[in-house]
Amino acid sequence: MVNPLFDSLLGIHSGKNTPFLKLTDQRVITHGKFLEISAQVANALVQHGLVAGDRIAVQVSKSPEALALFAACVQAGLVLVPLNTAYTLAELAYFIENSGASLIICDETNEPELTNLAQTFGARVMTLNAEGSGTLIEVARTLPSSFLTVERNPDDLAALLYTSGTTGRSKGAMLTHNNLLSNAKTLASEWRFDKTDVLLHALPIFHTHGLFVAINVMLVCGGSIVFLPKFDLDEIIRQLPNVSSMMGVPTFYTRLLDDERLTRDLTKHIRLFVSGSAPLLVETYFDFEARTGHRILERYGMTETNMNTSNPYEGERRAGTVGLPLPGVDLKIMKPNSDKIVIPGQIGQIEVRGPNVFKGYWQMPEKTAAELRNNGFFITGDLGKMDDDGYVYIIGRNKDLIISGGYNIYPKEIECVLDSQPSVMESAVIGVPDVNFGETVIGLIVPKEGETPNIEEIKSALAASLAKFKHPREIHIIDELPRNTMGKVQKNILRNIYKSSLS
Ligand code: MCA
Ligand code: AMP
Repeated sequence: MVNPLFDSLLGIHSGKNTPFLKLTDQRVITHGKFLEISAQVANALVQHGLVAGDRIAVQVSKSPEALALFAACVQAGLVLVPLNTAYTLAELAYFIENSGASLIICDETNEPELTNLAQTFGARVMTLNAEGSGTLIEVARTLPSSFLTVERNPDDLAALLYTSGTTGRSKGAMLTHNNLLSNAKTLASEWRFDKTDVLLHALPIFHTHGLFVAINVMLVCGGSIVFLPKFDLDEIIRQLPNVSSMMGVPTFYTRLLDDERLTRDLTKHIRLFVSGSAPLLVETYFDFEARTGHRILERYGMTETNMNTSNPYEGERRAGTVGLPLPGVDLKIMKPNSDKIVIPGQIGQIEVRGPNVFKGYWQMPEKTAAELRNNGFFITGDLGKMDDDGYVYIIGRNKDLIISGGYNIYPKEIECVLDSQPSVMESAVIGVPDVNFGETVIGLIVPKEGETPNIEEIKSALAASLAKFKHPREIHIIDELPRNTMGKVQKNILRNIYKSSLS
């Protein structure tokens, strides 16, 4: 095979008339047609001067053409750098500079400011709009609908996905062709996907869950996708009778449960509901089962590792667990900051190894060395335990991270902005329980002596630098931060004080 990821994901469906994408406006794009559009896009990218290994930074709305862009990158050996549509210009500047992207693809409304930015870094800009128009597609349409697939080795890069860190600087996780392919094949097989399946897709396609889990599984199995632009409760309720499966973050399930239209009858054609990206509460699992008769299958993964564990398709799905290590994945529970395994049943730090685990952080050898051991095990930063049957429980995190509606938010990044405000001496950002998003962000600031921080000014500074989903829901002014004898801020005390502040 010249390009295993392309051949296994896309090439095998060439010319097939089976539907791939079913859109809400009744349009249907077959697997064969999708391949043709991808080939045209690949031709446009190559005509633009891109060669294998080049990075393409992509901040666009969810559309069939945006998916075709991913497929085109795979076929042309280019490295996709997908970016959250909520990112601000300040955030984008870092990703573009750090990745060394030679092409930026964005919505035409952002073109002027991104063109300025691109010039600074010697990159160029093309546009792709939500409805599939834009300069990229205008060029692609004039080009042949076949493309000579570029040869790739399993270890070559397919994508760089940025994930924040406890230091506040994002790191580009290098995902190889084999990382993506091995995980897609494993998941399709473990979850029994085949070409008769229809997946309801309402996740964004700039993260692992919506792109590599959902889309790649459906490409590998040759099934169809009801492709929604975003999560829309009414549309999901309308579409549930037309599909065989859905993948979502826990917020999808809590929002569905809040709607009385969710019934056993509405979901009677579904064979599988999958949840991941954030903890699914045991209560949500049982409420969903009581209402629909379905046991949600929970799985656990990371940007750096794709999926690591899954509850079984057949066999017992245990509430409150993320299931068993997937075939090919080694998982160990280690004593934090050591190379010793904990006594069975005890809590420790989760480490994983397998074909799913990334190659390292882009141009950050020290960070790679700190998290990826020489023996191939990746230190996840998640705390967990394993029961006698091998089921994994995620108990907490050894990293300062908030997960809001499935999006990861690193407090350090927000604290850096708060600390840089002239009136602020220091700050702490914490996550507190939230019925809608699971967790939400609270900011606590200690003023400099004699200063009275202007909260509105601080909010404006946050808005200028950070995506909306990272903004603290509330900012409180406090006298001092609680610290332990080592001087470390005791966020658990703050979380306890503010846990009910939003209810
Ligand atoms: C939207 N907003 C949010 C979030 N989403 N704020 C905090 N957290 C969020 N997740 C903001 C909007 O900017 C808006 O602000 C306000 O909340 C209300 O928006 P709403 O309409 O309620 O939100 P929505 O558009 O319905 O989105 C909620 C959502 C969405 C459906 C839960 O966030 C989503 O699709 N999340 C999935 C994320 C995901 O794919 N994660 C996977 C990462 P305003 O009204 O003030 O303008 S991959 C991963 O984690 C690993 C690998 C894994 O294991 O999968
Ligand atoms: P990301 O960096 O976006 O890939 O998010 C990965 C993190 O999400 C993991 O390290 C976990 O902390 C969390 N996560 C993913 N799936 C689950 C799950 N099913 N239960 C609990 N946490 C999860």
